[in-house]
Amino acid sequence: MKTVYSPRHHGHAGNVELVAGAVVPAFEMPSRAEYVRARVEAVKLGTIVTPDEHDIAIAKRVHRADFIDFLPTVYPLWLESGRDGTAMPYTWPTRGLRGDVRPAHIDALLGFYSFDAGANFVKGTWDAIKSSHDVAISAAALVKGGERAAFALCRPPGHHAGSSFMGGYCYINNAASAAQWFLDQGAQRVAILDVDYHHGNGTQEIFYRRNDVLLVNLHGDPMVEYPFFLGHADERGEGPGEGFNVNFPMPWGTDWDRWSQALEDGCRRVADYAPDVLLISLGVDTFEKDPISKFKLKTEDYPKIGRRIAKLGLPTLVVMEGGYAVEEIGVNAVGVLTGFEDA
Ligand code: OKP
Ligand code: ZN
Repeated sequence: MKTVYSPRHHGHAGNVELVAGAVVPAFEMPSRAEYVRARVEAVKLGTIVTPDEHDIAIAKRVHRADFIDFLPTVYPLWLESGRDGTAMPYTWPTRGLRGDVRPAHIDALLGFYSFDAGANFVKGTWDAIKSSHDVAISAAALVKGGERAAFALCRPPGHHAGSSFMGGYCYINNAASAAQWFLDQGAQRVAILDVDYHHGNGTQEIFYRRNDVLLVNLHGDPMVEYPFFLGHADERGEGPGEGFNVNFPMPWGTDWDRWSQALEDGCRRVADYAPDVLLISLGVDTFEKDPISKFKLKTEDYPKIGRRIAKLGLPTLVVMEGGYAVEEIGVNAVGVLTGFEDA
């Protein structure tokens, strides 16, 4: 299978985040994508290609236009306000405040367009966001063009980004935008299977009232795990989308035995839906040694994930999301892809 990769992700570097009350180097770092790319080369998965430029209007089919237009202005506004370093929000229009009035100051705008302090900006962040979206749409075009599967080596990731908010290292929802692109190109039904450790709250919010995208999410129970405020089993979709959202929250300590049962149930839901195309939001932060996660999957489990997904027999776009055990991220992520190809 071909991999789409852009070196422009490197601009999103030197970022920081808040962990347990302290500012620390962000876990979501450039070397993640480099370890994955190196592993793609080492196992000779297939050609690595550079993305084409795609109109950002594509992303506006799943995001509000004002939100997308805000993203390239963040760092210039940050500099204009006299700061440098990392642009980060610190206040949000939660219950009891006006979330309907777009403010003017950059500090307020950052909170207005985010749900946490985890999607921060340095100088090259916008260019990396744009390149990550280009990677996703270019890989989607390979699948549309007849490839059985393609790998979008996206960085930054996307599944926490919703129609008008960023958060959790995510800005544009690459998988959601690619799913919409397939629909706009004539697909009738698209399924997204999100196997990242964290619930894909952004993807869920985007498609919650729709029946042309089935979303299946396997993740840490939001009662105790980030993103906390979405991802429960009773969230099944709304209105026309009723029954088209499926959540499998699982407890800390979940191992392959338990996780693979949810994968099996999720794959059955996908098969029943009979989509024209399948997208995988691929996070490998389910790994036992992941520094920010609490599942217990082992390196040997990742090829099994790929084999099960391949058995669905669908045109498949794999979109990179999380995974923070940096030295093992390549072996684990590419393990899914080689398992897929061996099936
Ligand atoms: C992104 B993806 C405080 C902890 C918050 C955010 C995790 C985002 C994960 N810094 N952690 O789903 O892998
Ligand atoms: Zn994650």
